[in-house]
Amino acid sequence: MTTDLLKSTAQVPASNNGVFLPGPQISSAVQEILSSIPFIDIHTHLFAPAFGNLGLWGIDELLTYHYLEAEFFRYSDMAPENYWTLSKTDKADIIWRTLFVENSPISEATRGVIAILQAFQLPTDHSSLSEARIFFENQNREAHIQRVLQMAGINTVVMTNDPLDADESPLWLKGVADHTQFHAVLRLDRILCTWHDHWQAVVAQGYSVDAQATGKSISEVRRFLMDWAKRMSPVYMACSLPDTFEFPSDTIGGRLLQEAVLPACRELGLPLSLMIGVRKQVNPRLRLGGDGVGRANLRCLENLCRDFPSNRFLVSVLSRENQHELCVLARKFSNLMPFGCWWFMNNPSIVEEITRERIEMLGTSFIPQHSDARVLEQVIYKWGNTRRTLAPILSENYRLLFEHGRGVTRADIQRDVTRLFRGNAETWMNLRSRS
Ligand code: FIX
Ligand code: ZN
Repeated sequence: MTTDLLKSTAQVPASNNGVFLPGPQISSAVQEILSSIPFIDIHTHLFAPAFGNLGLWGIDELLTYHYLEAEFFRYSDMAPENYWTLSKTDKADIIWRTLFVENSPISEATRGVIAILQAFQLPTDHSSLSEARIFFENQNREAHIQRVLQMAGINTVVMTNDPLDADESPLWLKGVADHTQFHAVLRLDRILCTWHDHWQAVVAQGYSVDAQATGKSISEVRRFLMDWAKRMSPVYMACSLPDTFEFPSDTIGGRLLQEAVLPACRELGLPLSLMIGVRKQVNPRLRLGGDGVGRANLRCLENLCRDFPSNRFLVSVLSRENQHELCVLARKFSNLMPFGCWWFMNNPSIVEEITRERIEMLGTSFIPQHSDARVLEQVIYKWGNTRRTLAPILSENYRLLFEHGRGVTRADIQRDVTRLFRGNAETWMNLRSRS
């Protein structure tokens, strides 16, 4: 394959997988295919309509997103304690005025709100939010959810469901209707990370466990997990872990992980998602916005993948310094699937860096992104960013392949994009068997 082909559109040879694309057409083909395939969003904090007001949406929720609250406190000299006394509307108004009127909304999170207003043809530069508020108030939840998923180019959403959350668990215990597009996840932070604060909640649900997780606590936690798996039909179990996380460890969390959670995952054929590297509440005055990041020692992951080969681990790491190591570990262990650019990593410049490295080291055998959306409409800009960032990276890799002597067809690109944003997730979460 000569480089002339890159320039010319003359007679192009065909592969058994369609016609090789002339060089100049690769980028547009990549863009078209990225926008034509609906993605699977494997980690969000969104809820199916049946969960009612647990699902956040609309302008006031968008503006009081903890990312924006953290940025607000950098500009405002208002004490957080005063801010928390305000109503939701007043909080949204002061954040809008401070970050969007008195200053340029050029940060990733503020730009996101502008992109959402633009997507609904709402004013992006008015000092008042009244027009936006009226618009969102007039939306029907179900129809709005469908429209937003369409606009974001996703058709499957994976929730985050906490069996010990005081508002959420009663809904599940009463029974929640399934939704074809929203899948549950059994989130275990309270069990694995803060057992001392939550073991009584497990007792309250009818399981005989104790503060030290001794005696039959382990088998009771197994029973708890199996019961909740029956109730939720989760696509995976999940936990976020601190930067200090070690495995193996003789802590309560370490024992519950090894003797209850991993066996339950094996029995149910579920992957375990580990999100590693959060430093909870480094500044508690900012509440949800007060969490930080720390570089983790990923020896824990090496030990887990090696010692539990029949468990599968869906992993995202929060620290930039851990990204390369995660790629290398994934080359060593096929029961490890790196996914997403989590939280403080979810900025286009860093997503680009991480994704280039992953393609170079893992080809298409990883899951590039998740939205982590907490408010419904956020999926619009978060997936918009992802498509915008991924297009040139993929095109460049195909162009390099070309230069090295291998043409690329539309079908090749279609297969690769489908694998990255659907196939890997479907396989790892047995989604195909659920639809
Ligand atoms: O642990 C998590 O799932 C994190 O994504 C959240 O706790 C975090 O607050 C968040 O919203 C990140 O984007
Ligand atoms: Zn999350």
